[in-house]
Amino acid sequence: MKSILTGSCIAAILAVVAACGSSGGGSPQTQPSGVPSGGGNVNAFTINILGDRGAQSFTPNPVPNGNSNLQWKNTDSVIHHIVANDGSFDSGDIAPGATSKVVSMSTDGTNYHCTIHPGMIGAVEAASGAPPPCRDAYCVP
Ligand SMILES: [Cu+2]
Repeated sequence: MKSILTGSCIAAILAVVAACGSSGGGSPQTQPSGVPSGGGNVNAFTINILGDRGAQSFTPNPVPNGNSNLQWKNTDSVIHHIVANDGSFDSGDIAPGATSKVVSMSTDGTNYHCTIHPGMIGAVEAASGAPPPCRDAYCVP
């Protein structure tokens, strides 16, 4: 007797779950494409920020072969803020442990630095395989 009651309770619960699962007609669930739950974007090339170490501040440095969608992951313990030397992109502040938004650029490569620590300098190779010439104050020696 007792086992029969338990069985019908389970059946009732399953029926409710099934009804919930099959409910259509609600608002469609939109999922941000390419954005994993851990943050960051799987379609972007990720550059790790190591700290204020000159040309060794980022890895890899330079970014190879004209990658045009970039994001920086801050593995350091202080905020960094990445901008292209020519001002063509700006990561915004990147908190320790955080990954920046994705910035898009051409495949011609670029040179970049940290606005908070101007000694942190990096480059992105053009598709041809070399970084563009760097002729301003923020250049990898
Ligand atoms: Cu910095």
